Amino acid sequence: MTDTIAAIATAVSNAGISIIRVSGSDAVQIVDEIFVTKGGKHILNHVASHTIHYGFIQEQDEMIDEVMVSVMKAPKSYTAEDVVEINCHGGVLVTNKILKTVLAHGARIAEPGEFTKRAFLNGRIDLTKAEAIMDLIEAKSDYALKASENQLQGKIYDEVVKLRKKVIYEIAFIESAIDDPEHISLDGYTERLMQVVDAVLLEIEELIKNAENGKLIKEGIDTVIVGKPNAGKSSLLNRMLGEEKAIVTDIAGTTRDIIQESMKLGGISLNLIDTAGIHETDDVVEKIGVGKAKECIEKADLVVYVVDASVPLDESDQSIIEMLSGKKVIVLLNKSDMETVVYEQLMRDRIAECIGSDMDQCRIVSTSTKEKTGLKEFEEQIRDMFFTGEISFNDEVLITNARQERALVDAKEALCLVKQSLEDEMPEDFYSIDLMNAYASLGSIIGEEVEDDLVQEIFSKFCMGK
Ligand SMILES: Nc1nc2c(ncn2[C@@H]2O[C@H](COP(=O)(O)OP(=O)(O)OP(=O)(O)O)[C@@H](O)[C@H]2O)c(=O)[nH]1
Ligand SMILES: [Mg+2]
Repeated sequence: MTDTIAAIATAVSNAGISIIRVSGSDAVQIVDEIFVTKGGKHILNHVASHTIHYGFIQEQDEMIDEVMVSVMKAPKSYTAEDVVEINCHGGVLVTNKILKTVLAHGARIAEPGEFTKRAFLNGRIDLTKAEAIMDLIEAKSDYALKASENQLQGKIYDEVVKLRKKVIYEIAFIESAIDDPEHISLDGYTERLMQVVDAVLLEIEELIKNAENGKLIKEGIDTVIVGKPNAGKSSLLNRMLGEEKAIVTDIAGTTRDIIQESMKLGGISLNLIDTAGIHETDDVVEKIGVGKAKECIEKADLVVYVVDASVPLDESDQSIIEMLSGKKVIVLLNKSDMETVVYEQLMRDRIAECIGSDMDQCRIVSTSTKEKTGLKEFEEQIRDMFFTGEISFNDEVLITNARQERALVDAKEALCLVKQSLEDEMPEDFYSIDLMNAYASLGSIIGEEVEDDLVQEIFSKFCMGK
């Protein structure tokens, strides 16, 4: 990995400025060959690190562009190698031409993510940070962005390191006791180990649970629209999407199968699902649709319950409300442009009658999908729910990455085996094998090796002065 790589670091478009990044042991030399000052001098080989220089990129006396070049010498650079960044005038043509010139002088075009990979391989960042940077580049929404930022600040790293410390301490203790039974006794140790394993398991489970939230943010929130026939569910879907995706008629039972569409709502990705109106029916096709709607509610992250406020609540509403118990719900009192008979307090009372205090805090908004009123407030409520309220990711450690989640699950399984061995009163070396596996799995999250740590721990904690 000694070759020098180069790539355009900014978006390739006709922007004001573009940056070509060059990294590797020949970075300074390569750019020095093509960069001259106003006075025509080649200076880069002699400049101090972390300085920026004005001049020109030229190739065989042809001036390509007027540029600013910054030099960041190893190890204090993004990749921990020598890095030179050429700030040139944006413009696809010029930027490409400079990149080609850099390549002609001995650099190789970087693979996607290779700068970050080098930063990791050179030990400047751990694997979670490297992945966070990748996620940051790919972040699909503000919220996913927030999660990546947290990861970048090393929260996952800190959390994992903390857990690993607890595990390696126990391994080292067991190993030392087996080696030196005269001085270190394992009497009564299993109880203590059980406590430690339980505590670590609890935290790992928390991380795994949050991983599911992480996924939610990345992949979109499953939002299902339910209600009685004719309430305006499909009209709502169409309004939210800004196009006529679902058929709307005044015939109750228009939507018979579920309709699924994704959309962005101020940075949140929603997977919107429109369902068949829920009511008691003998129609076979409608029945299947109603069954599917019920299933959707169970799986949904958010339920939007559309009520036709121009007609009284009835038994169908009662059965819908019963299905909503324990879910995150926004109630829309729709058709507010007409004479309405269902108002907020009535709705709350009815909900309380049906399911007690379960949905006391639920949000209720008056809307008219016909006149497009109340829709802004409705969207605000969704944003609010996910930004501040129900799912919070400001202080939590989020695992947004499937590889990390897998490693956590592996660590959890290994620790469960330790518990099993403890319960079965197996000999001590059984515990340490599984503890080691848990330690290794946790280590794979942050890209760390195992062997040296144990030696280190044993020497530092248990073998002092021997
Ligand atoms: N006045 C008024 N009519 C509305 C409103 N929203 C929907 N409608 C009308 O109500 C009827 C039913 O609307 P849909 O959107 O098809 O209702 P739905 O809930 O999807 O109905 P199903 O698919 O049959 O369950 C249509 O005639 C709509 O034009 C509204 O806010 N005000
Ligand atoms: Mg419909």
